[in-house]
Amino acid sequence: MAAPVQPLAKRSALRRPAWSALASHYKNVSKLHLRQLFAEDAKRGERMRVEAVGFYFDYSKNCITDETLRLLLQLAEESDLRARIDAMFRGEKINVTEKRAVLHVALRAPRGASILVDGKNVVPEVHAVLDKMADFSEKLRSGAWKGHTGKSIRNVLNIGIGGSDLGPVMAYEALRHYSQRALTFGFISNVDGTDFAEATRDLDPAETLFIVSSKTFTTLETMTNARSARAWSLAGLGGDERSVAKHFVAVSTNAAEVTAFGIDPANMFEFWDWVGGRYSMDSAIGLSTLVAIGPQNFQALLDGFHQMDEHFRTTPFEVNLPVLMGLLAVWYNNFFGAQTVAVLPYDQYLKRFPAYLQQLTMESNGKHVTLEGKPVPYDTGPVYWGEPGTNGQHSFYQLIHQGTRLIPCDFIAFAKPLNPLGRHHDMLVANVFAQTEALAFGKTREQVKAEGTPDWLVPHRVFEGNRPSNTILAERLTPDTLGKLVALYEHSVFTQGALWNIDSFDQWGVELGKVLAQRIIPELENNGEPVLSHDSSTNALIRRYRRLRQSQ
Ligand code: G6Q
Repeated sequence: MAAPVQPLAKRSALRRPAWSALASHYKNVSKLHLRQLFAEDAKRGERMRVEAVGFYFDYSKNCITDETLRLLLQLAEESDLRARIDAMFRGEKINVTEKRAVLHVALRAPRGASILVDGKNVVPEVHAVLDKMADFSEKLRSGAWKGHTGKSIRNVLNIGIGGSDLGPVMAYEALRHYSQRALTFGFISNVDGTDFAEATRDLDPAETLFIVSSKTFTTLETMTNARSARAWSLAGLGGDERSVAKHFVAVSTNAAEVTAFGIDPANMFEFWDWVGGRYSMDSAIGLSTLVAIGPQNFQALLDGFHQMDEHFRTTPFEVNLPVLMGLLAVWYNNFFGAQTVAVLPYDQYLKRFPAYLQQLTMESNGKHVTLEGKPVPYDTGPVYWGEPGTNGQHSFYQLIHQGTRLIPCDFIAFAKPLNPLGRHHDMLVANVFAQTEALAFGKTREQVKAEGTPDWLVPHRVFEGNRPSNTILAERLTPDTLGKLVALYEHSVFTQGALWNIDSFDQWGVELGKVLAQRIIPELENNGEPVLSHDSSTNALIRRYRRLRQSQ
């Protein structure tokens, strides 16, 4: 397949020797086919794989040679990746635009470890909060925590958005197999009242507890939903303000706002400004996860994260899973001009994993300037997307197989099912292997003709192949495996950001829309005829909305 060629200016912009070497090397590789690469090296599939921390990572079906890897590894060295990793683990303020340390790795550091922020070891605080979360979860799970009327809690609703929602939702779905089924969990994020109405419609306020999860405790959507929850809860509990303490807890860094809301500070679970929202699912933001799966399973999740952290921190780059994944992502993004990456988990429990990854990857690496604030003269973060297999096979895989775009894919599979059912699991996993094989090797014109296909139909039935994929195979989806999987992508994102020399930990791009919405809300709610001073399109939309809203 002819890959789109990037303008030379874009390619040569990073003045690192490996970058220019990769640009010329690409010209050779783009003429190769995976059929040929496999034919020439009978052991390629066994050579180009890494087994580490319980993962079998097969990267042999990528459009690469040994020389590509050598150059990508050289690029990592030239980009000071090693020094950047060390700086993160040392607690340096590598989020330069917000002047913050980036220490999600401290959230899963074992008791007794030492990680310093401004000279202070933060690990004891992390474990103090984890202990408090475990105590709380035991009370809820055992039924000892009583609501205002003396009934035990049966429903736990997390209110949060972005990093305070996507991780909890994903983890709850991913680990549902391990969850306490006597409790019902729900997640309210959207400011659309439908989200709140549908999440609460069948619930009894006397048996419902809300976890208000917000780092800042000022986020419009979360605070609007939290106030509606407070009103709903009070209305169902006779209006007694004292009930709030029994039906609301908070996860936040902002004790003052939590108290002002009426939540007992004793029921606030803390985290810190060195935890970015999209990196916070293993902080107190994971309270709903911990309540669902219990403290032991949550600890296993943290241990999984930590194992991948240590692998990332200490393993040579050529056998370092997140580094290899990150380098391959840069290879396709910047040299093949691939614009997206598909993440295809073959496990129904991982149905929200692609959505979670969208924030992790795109909010982190969707940046247009370097750390120094100069425009990046090359493409940064690709679009991540995906759906669980095999469903995607019956929809968008057509484009991946026969469309005109190059879409590198990550296939994720597990050897042992959590719900063994007849032949289902072998069928599921057979599809993973079949898809990666079909993508890589395709089906030639000769093969299609030999099947007796009429000439006019042959072109339609040809699969060019040479479409790259990674396969990540693990034994079973457990809390520990999920921790490793999330950390794998976190550190792959870090690797990519380091190579692009961008700040992967800020998110200024979400600000402008928030500010403009604050200005428009009163214009929509105004009882008179507000003076509008937007552009003509926005003015007309506001006027039309106001008219439609009033019409019968
Ligand atoms: C993530 C972002 C963002 C954030 C939400 C919610 O990295 O910072 O998604 O998590 O805007 O913020 P609060 O937790 O402060 O409500």
